[in-house]
Amino acid sequence: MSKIVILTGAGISAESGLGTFRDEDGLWAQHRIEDVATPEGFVRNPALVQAFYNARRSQAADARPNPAHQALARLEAEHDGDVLVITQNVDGLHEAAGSRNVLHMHGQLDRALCHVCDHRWPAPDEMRVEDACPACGACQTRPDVVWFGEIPYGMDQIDPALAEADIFAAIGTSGNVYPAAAYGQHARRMGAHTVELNLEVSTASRDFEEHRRGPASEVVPLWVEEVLKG
Ligand code: BV8
Repeated sequence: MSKIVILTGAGISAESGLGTFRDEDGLWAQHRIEDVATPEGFVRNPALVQAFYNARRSQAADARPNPAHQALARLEAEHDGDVLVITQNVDGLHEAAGSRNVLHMHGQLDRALCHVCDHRWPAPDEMRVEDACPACGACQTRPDVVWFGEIPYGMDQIDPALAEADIFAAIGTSGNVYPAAAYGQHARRMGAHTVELNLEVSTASRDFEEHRRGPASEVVPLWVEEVLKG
């Protein structure tokens, strides 16, 4: 029973209307990473960071899963082995499509975190600087997402999953951010068959044996169909 591990990035949600980071009109073209995706930026200007994530939370709430998310949910339901989706995305579109075994290594927009006591709770639609932590009362609440310089979630699950994977697929990720950017190379070294499904060549393309070029909503369902046909 083959184990399949899938890493997804912003590209899988692009056709659901959510911005990617590094496409020419992407999020990093509109905001400086240092200002909105680092703990230092949050301490310097929490209102700017909350506004950045409130806007994305609102867009994510209006977004719907596309055929790529739906195909991965079908793969999990119909494949006779384990299927794990490790996502760098903070939207909830994998779960909305029906995937259950999802690991949000960079956190989730719909969860809040207290920067003082580490308490976590479901995020309100709009997070404000004056909001108090429901546990300790401190007014340093933030979105429960992993910023640059912070340790991604689930590392203790990810490494064994990569080591045991028979197939490792990366979908819609540019291969710019570590440690996720090294997963293809690592999985291949551990013996997995590696496939990259992406709109264009990525920084990590050379790590993959197989490439499927095209929009995720087209190439992912075709790939899932082939995997299920075995
Ligand atoms: C850590 C927050 C230590 C939530 C994000 C120097 C060298 C190497 C590493 C470092 C270094 N200096 C610093 C580092 C570490 C740093 C890092 O990698 N920096 C980079 C910039 C060099 N990493 C960290 O700090 C990480 N933490 O290293 O801790 C540690 C690690 C392990 C164990 C112990 C200690 C934390 C990184 C997390 C940062 N948070 N997000 C949010 O705001 O969303 S990063 C953010 O960008 C995403 O979460 C995602 O991970 C990342 C990459 O984005 P992608 O998803 O790939 O999206 P992108 O736009 O880049 O690409 C989209 C792709 O889709 C493109 O290829 C495009 O062609 C394709 N596409 C577009 N449309 C479609 C499509 N494909 C298919 N169909 C379409 N329709």
